[in-house]
Amino acid sequence: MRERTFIMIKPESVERGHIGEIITRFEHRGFRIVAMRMEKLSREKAEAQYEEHRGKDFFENLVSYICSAPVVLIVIEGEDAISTARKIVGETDPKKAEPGTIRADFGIDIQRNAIHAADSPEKAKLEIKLHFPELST
Ligand code: FUP
Repeated sequence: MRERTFIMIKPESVERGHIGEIITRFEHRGFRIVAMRMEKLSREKAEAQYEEHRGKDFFENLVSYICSAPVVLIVIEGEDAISTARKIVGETDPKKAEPGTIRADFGIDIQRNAIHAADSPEKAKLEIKLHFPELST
């Protein structure tokens, strides 16, 4: 099914100069970029992005990290975009991620894991609405 999903290139990937290579992985897989913006997220947006993790021991560190420097917010579109993007991205912990996935190749540790990708149709919709309200219907 043709669908849209939300991905976010995290601060360390932006700082280390990996934006182009990461975007290329999605383009080579056949996804089309629908919207893209670089932004230093406010605390409010970062907390909304990670709302499901509020209260967990890593929440504060995660939010501070995500707000520490600019990220790249991207909406991509294509066949089974949500599940396929998750496969391209790989497991949360780069050390456990399959070789060839973005997190295995560019991630540093479980927090600085290169990229975020929405993990369900509901989250994709919410995250697109949060960052690109003009795309929401
Ligand atoms: P994922 O869907 O793979 O991004 O993973 P989660 O939703 O479980 O976690 C969201 C983010 O929280 C991760 F990308 C990094 C951060 N995190 C930590 O910093 N420490 C942890 O122990 C787990 C997650």
